Amino acid sequence: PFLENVVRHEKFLTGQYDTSFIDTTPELFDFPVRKDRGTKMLSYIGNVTVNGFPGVEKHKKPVFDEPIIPAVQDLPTIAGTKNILNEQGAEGLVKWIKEKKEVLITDTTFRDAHQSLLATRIRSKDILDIAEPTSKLLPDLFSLEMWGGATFDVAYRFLKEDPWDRLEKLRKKVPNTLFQMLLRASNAVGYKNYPDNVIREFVQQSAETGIDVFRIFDSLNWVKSMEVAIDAVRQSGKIAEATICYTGDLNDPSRAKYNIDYYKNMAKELEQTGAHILAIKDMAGLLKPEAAYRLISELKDSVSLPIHLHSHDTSGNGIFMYSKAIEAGVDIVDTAIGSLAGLTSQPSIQTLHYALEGTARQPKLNIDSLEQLSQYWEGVRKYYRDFESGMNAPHAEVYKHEMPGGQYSNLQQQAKAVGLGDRWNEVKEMYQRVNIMFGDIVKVTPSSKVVGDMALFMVQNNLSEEDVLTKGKTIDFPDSVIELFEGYLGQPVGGFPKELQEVILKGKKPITVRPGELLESVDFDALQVELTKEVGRSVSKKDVIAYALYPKVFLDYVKTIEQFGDVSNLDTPTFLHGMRLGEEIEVEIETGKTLIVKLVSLGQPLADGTRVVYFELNGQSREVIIKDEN
Ligand code: 3PY
Ligand code: ZN
Repeated sequence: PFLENVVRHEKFLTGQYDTSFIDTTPELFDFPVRKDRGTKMLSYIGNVTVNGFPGVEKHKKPVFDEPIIPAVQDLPTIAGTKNILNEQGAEGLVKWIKEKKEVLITDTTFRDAHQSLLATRIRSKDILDIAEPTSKLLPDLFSLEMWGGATFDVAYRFLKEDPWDRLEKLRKKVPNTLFQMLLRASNAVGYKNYPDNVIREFVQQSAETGIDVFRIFDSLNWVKSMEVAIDAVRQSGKIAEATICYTGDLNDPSRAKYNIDYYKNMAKELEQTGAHILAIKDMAGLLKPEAAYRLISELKDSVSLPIHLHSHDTSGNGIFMYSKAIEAGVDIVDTAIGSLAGLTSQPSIQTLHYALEGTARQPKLNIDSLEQLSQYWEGVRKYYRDFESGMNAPHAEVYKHEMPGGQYSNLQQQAKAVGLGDRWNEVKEMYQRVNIMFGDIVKVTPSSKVVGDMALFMVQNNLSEEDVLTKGKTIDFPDSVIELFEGYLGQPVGGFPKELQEVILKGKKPITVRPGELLESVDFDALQVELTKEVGRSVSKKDVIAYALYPKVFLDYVKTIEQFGDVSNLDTPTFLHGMRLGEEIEVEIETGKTLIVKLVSLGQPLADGTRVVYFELNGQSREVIIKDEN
């Protein structure tokens, strides 16, 4: 610190110093107090060892085999889709996609696969460790979906890491493949509409940091709500993949609201709005094989955009459905690496590889490479077993309740939390009924959450649909339900059911314009000043954007980092379980700098509710005091 103070001093910088400079400038000796990194890290480990990790059952830390990272240091990095975008721009890339005979593949392992199977809990470290092998072993991928959706807030909230940092580091390790993110249009990576300039800033910063393909959807399929995001992506020079969320059943005349014409019209609207690629987002896995054939065939005739199909394998029909879509000419499909595929995740890429054997459209990916990557993920998945949903067989009932892949386990947890664990079947049935009460709406984050909130609320309070309509004026509905019916998530297809809307709003006037037109722009300069003051250090543009999206979550994250330092380098078993007595671990806190940590003993709980935890850090004794929260 002394030297830093000297070289930053004005006299030093301007060269006006002599030998008395140090003696006559006492402020050079004002050192900032810094808690050392080692102590912070020991506090984290001590704390998890004593108090556990939220959502992880408190048991002795299991022993895991190290996941095997394929050795690729001698392999070259082969130019891929990222190089095409860089060299030929968005239009060049679109042309390239259309000329491909084989079906192209997006790998969702880094994002939707674990969002849907493991509550979004996979940490950056486990993704970064396999990033270079993925880049080198799968150079023919269309894209890696690796950011957005729930990964943004979960990183700050639960993983104690910075999602921007994940993006930046991954970009360095994967120079050849397009990076894709899921953007909830005006809801960004949150659960509510944000002012337009927040959406623009977020897109710009994401593009600069490394995102190439933005899959933009609106949770009510309201195109008007997608325009700002589509425009922002186009301005950034990146790929705008505008999305239709698929719901209902295309071939079921009793669900005529979402019929083939509905999808064709929306596709044309998105094409006119500036989409480079059209995505069909089958977030719950409701698209059946014949419907997929029809949908893709007719969309191909209606628009000239490449079509990218996303689905979830909840019903077990995923590969059958994809093969029909591929027969109909779909350009790109989303799959996950086998060991993180299936059920509420995407269909498995290895399975698709074999399903398409002998056809001209089989993807150009090396099956042995896929198996190596799958082996790695099989090992990593074990770390996160506490976050598994418990679904272990195909659920064809998804065609009835229509719950998105990522929501199923979440809502189940919410139900348990309010004491409805044993009434889960009723909750699922109510979810289906609430959808019809709400007018048969598109259900995907955040509209799906509102349907879930209402279903829980009705089961908990033993309310029927009729009760809601007849006694609703005296019922306090959940906030999210009121906001939906006020129009703050936008307008659903066909509008809101009027009678229910009046009951829920109790005289409040709903809006019918785009919420973004009413929300005041965020003054980012003022916000930067506010945040700097709040956290007592300089902050980056990325921090300010995160703060604009999630003020409380971001500040809590900053506090945690102040207390524990950067914990992203800890191995996942230690991050989630702490340490066993006598165990020794190595932590590489920066390249070439490794700390060796040994847990020596745990003191007894003291009268003031604390415990002393005894470690060795690089062979030297260290103690930390931990508040015992048990
Ligand atoms: C998200 O918005 O995070 C989703 O994955 C919706 O399917
Ligand atoms: Zn999905």
